[in-house]
Amino acid sequence: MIKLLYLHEPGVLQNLATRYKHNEIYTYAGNILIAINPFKRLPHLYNTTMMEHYKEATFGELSPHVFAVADVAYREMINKGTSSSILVSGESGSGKTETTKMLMNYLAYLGGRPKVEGWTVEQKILESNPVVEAFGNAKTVNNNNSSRFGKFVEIHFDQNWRISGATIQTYLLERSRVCHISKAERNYHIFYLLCAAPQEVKKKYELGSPKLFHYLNQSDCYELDGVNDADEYLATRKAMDIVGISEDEQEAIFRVVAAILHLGNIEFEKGKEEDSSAIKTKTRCHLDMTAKLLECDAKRLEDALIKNVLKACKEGTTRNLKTNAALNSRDALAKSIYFRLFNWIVDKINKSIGQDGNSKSMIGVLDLTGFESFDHNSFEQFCFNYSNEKLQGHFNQHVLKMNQEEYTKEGIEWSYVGDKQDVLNLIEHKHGIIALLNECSSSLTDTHETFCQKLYVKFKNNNFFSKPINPQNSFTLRHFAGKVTYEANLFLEKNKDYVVDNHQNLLAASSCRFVVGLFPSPAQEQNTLNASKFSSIGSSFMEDLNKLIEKLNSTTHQYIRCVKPNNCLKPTTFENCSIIRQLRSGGVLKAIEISCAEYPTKLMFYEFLDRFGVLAPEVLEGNHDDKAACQMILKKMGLKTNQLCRCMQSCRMYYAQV
Ligand code: AOV
Ligand code: MG
Repeated sequence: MIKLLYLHEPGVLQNLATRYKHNEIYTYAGNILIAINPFKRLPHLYNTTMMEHYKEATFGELSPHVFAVADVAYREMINKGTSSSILVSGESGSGKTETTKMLMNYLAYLGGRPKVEGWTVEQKILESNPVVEAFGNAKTVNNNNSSRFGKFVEIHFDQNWRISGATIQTYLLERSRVCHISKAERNYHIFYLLCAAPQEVKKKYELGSPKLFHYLNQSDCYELDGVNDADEYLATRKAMDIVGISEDEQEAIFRVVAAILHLGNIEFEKGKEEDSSAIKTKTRCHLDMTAKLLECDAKRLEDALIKNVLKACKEGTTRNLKTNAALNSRDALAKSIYFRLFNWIVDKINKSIGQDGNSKSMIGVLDLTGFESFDHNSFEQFCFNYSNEKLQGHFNQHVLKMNQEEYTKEGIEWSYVGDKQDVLNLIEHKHGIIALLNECSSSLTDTHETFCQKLYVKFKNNNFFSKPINPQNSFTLRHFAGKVTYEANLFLEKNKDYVVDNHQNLLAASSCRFVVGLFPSPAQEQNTLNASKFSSIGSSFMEDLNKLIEKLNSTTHQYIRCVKPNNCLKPTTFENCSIIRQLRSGGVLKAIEISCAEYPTKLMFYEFLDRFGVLAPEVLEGNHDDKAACQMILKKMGLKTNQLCRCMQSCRMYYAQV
């Protein structure tokens, strides 16, 4: 991109469109790699021959590629001993996760060891992807394999620059999906995979078609184009073997997954006592099955669903729940179990891959959930978009800083352009949205209505905040990637991180060691979490992100900007408006714009003479040094040096767009 003589939006777009037509999906814009989702497999781009090709090739010599970016990171590590991070960003469905996998493949190729008996650490690292994707990805309207959690994978290298281990840090899994899915979406892949497992497995767990389960049949989407769930089930089991999840553990995991499906089919009706509820007789079989699979007492499970333990009263005092509250209790239980299960799997993978203690440097790859704006947006979208905002802030600051450092190096006068932090400020300031949300979540009197009223009063003059006409109790934020309206009705509830006491006690008393391990009894948990204290998901997410940014700042970084060429997920369609919007909001055009405003074109003096010497042949014939000759040409053309050519320093000439 920077080789274009004149940089402007149409030029940039034209360049990308032409390249895309020829399957050249990668383009450099300076140090940033733009990757346009091809929406079709391009195996020739990623085979071993290609890897061999890019290994140790000078950056920029070969066609732009993700491998080249990873190669720079790897070589910098070898030459300078630095750790680096590769930050992959872009909106939902733009190709971040796929790009991340290519990067990991290439790093495993560079730092892999000769084949040994058993699985090598790099094989484990690569096979962790299908496992976490099976449990943490789902079909959304934007992407058939959308990551519903963020991840930062650190690949560690030893003094011989061989892979010595890895850690996967995950961020905020979307819990609500376990119980609620929208039209044309699916629940987490693993549920469908299990429903497509071999007959004997399904029989063991009394499973059948996904259409039979409430958590799956709220949407009429069951199958994915080009994906065979039965094959995927087997592939996931194989991957679980490789990452070191034992046969017994796998059995327990699938038992828990099946239990969640049965749990979701339990329905309630009005009970005999006033304001109480009872299990509908026809769904009692699911209650029994859930209890059997979780290895807990069926009566206790029933009580945990239809009754609530009153904390303030003496031990054992309970209150009946109305049918709606019982439904909520059932869903809360399903979400807690799934969330703990997901974390258990990630922990297990981390332990299994481990680190051999020889780590000298690491290369991190960041793949957050992309920016999302659905018809209805809730707390999850708020958090996901906030994390994108955070990464964007980092990008702006870094890219601006890089340009500015270069100007300083060249001795060019330049007034520092700071980064704009306003949306982030609005969200994370100590009196910002998250703080207000915490205040309302922990108060006994606040509701989503009062939360919204407080927001409206507090931020009415903030340029990034507005109150939409519809729907009620919602608010709109102007994000870097566009406006999003959030419906606040579940914000307070979703912000609270807790497991209902009743549920906790039930599962801690299970006779299955695996289930107990997911729900250690409060005494064991005391150190990490004070059960009675309100714990905010928003705040802990903010802390996690701040730690992440800190970590990124301690490494060198490279950026890959993924772009989604169209919303119909089709190859060959190149929607100009949408692409320009993504490049603009993603800061790519901003980076270009900054240089346009100042010094878009950088030529060596001799290059300038080559190109413009024809205007003053006599200057070329004279015996002048290059810099003086350039000045003479400008003078002859009646251009003041400071008008066209802002600066003529060292060996380069920077000039603004004419
Ligand atoms: P995302 O990670 O950016 O979305 P993915 O990486 O899951 O997006 O990409 C979405 C889909 O695009 C994939 O399932 C592939 O079908 C296709 N795709 C992307 N990159 C490539 C590539 N290089 N080659 C072939 N196909 C590709 V999200 O997780 O929803 O934010 O939250
Ligand atoms: Mg993804």
